[in-house]
Amino acid sequence: MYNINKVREDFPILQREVYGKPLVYLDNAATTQKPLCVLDAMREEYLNVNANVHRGVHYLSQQATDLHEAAREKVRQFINARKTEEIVFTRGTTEAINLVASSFCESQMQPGDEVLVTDMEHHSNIVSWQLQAMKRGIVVKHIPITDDGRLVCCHNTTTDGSVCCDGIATYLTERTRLVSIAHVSNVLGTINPVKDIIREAHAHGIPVLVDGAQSAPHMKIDVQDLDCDFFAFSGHKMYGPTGIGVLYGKEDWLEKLPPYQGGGEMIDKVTWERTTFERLPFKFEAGTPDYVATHGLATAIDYMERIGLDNIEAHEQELTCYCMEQLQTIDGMHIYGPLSPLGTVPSVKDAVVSFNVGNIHHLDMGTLLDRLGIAVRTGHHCAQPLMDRLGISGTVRASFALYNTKEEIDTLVAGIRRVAQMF
Ligand code: 7TS
Repeated sequence: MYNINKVREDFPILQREVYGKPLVYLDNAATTQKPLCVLDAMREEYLNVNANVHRGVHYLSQQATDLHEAAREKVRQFINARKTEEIVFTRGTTEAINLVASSFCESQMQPGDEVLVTDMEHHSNIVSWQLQAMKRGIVVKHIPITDDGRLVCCHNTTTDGSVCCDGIATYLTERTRLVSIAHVSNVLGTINPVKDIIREAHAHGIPVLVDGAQSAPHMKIDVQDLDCDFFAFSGHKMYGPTGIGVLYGKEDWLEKLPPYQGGGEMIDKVTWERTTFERLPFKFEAGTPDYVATHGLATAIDYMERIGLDNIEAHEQELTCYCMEQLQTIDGMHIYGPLSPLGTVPSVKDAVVSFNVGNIHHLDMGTLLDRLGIAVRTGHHCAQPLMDRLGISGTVRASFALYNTKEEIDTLVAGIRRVAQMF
């Protein structure tokens, strides 16, 4: 395990006070804070290297290009992709999913063909497909969830605690062309057994996109082991800068898909008669990339790897279990998502705890906790269909990162008790 006090020194913002109270930052599923090494690396690049990439013969441009392409290699290693050609830089998870939705539907789907998502998706994995439904007449279907926030087809827990997936076939039809599914729910923290789902979808010849926005920050990702066809994640949720994310795609699939946007960087040759496109991954990277952000992301990955992905996961699992235990001692507490078995291996819940207390509105709870220095998220968390399914308008959500402590959870729990007494 790592020295949490030392780690917290890497994030000066954690020393801030708000309303005269020490900041307790528990909104990490929205975005994480950035360590000094990431800020320093980006400042250093703007100070001493800055030049556009892939274009210039001059020294700075080559140096910037080297940093940018080294970042791609770092990402490749981080998720264990076969090749850097399979790593496409995007603005974030949202753009990565929109890219696949647009290019996959254009080239692989006919009106009436289906994409299968779930009831626990973030809007980015719903609306991207709905836009294609409007444009191209595809159909968006969704796998329901149980009352405790697991996919209905995957909620059987075996005696060794593992989750077996026995039912996704029920939702596949002869028109299903793609399954697109969150690895970890940003509201419920549910860890979906994506490896089993991918195996089963593949048995029916159907590719799978995994939305890894909430998993990549918390667990070791191995896209070859998962065997997913696409994997999307955002840099800013894993200690990197905003505005940068990644789409991993198997080379065969990326070769098959048409470009998403047109412009510089993505072409081979342009004439009025016929334009040809660059090789992978540049075909999908039109325009000047955020090359300083890619370097920042690579530095964030280095930082996480120095601490150790296993250590991060163990620490956050401990925080999640502790938070669940402590919250359940509060009268009127309702926690959404898997409640039990807590602490099973493999775990079914990760780093996100959503709740409501009695009839207290989530916005009131969040606003009053804020006055105590505690930053949580309230509302629908960009998952309105999930809120409808749960029959609520929103939740209070606490979400953890590698720098959070049990003491902060104690502060949260004391804060909730104090707020609850006011009602
Ligand atoms: N998918 C999931 C599961 C997410 O949690 C989010 C962001 C996204 C996609 C979109 O990521 P972006 O980086 O492109 O915006 N989730 C949240 C959240 O829970 N609170 O704020 C953003």
